[in-house]
Amino acid sequence: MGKHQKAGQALVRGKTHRRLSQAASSLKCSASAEDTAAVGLNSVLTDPRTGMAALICILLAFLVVPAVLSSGAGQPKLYGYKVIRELPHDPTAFTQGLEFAGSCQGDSKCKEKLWESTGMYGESSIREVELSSGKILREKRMATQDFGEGLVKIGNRLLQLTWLTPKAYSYHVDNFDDVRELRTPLRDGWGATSDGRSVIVSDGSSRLSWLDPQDLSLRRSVDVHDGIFPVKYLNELEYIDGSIWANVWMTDCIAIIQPKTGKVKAWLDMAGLRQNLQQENPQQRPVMDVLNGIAWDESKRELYVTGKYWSKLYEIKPMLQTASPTRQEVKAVRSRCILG
Ligand SMILES: [Ca+2]
Repeated sequence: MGKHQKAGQALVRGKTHRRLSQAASSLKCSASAEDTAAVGLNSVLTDPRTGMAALICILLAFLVVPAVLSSGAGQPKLYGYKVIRELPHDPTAFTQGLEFAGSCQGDSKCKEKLWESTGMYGESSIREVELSSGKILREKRMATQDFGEGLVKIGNRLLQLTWLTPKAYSYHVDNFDDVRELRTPLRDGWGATSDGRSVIVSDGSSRLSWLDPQDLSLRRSVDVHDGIFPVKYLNELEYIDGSIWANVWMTDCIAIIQPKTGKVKAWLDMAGLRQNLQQENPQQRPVMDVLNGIAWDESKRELYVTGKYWSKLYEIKPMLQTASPTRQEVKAVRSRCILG
């Protein structure tokens, strides 16, 4: 095939793609064509549009997807990281939730609070931790039958999920007293964060759910995907600048997710952090578990991560590797970050 024939065909494909995309846009299909196809029929049919419009959206989505994929458009950005600070962390903490709240007035007066939820039966707790030293300032142990999971601050309360159950606990943020037992609509609790309006939770699948902070009733949910691939095992969460950041269990990856569609906008590859810490502490190597725990200091724009039974907590800065990865780069990151 000659160069001009190839160029001509590409032009025709481009025009066809644009026309299909414009048709989808005119029908007000809520997600992009690629997202619509990826989230599948169920998600689309639960949308409050009429059935006919939804079906047309699906049809358009499946016509557009091959063109999108072949053009390489819509691929996730790839980030690496730079370690800014290394801070102490309790190596007996099986970190399941990490939450920061802080406010600064002027240059010197900052009120900083870091809370942590730890897991394992008989070891689970909620704690307030001094960021600079890792010292436990306050702790409430959970009952032996409870396995602590995600943690989020809502107003003057801290909400903590539990593993394999719909049970959640709410504590007063100042003293961990006035403990209230609540129920989520989930069968399993993993990560928790908030966009300021809803509690956003993960349950170990690819699904994120938005809950009413008052009664934890389900408002909406979305299935997280990268291209056509569902991203399972979403674990600890953090809401940062309009995106949801999620640890992916058993990997060194953090998915940066568009809340509306569930699309992975970017991957933050944290490879090396756990491995370096294991080399520094060979005696701790057998017990050190995976990366889990993201906390965001919005006022200072500082990002903290740690892991289960890690002796350090890190302030890191994401570093953009590429905004337009090659197919091979996308394939490689998906093989590291998406588990079947
Ligand atoms: Ca968090």
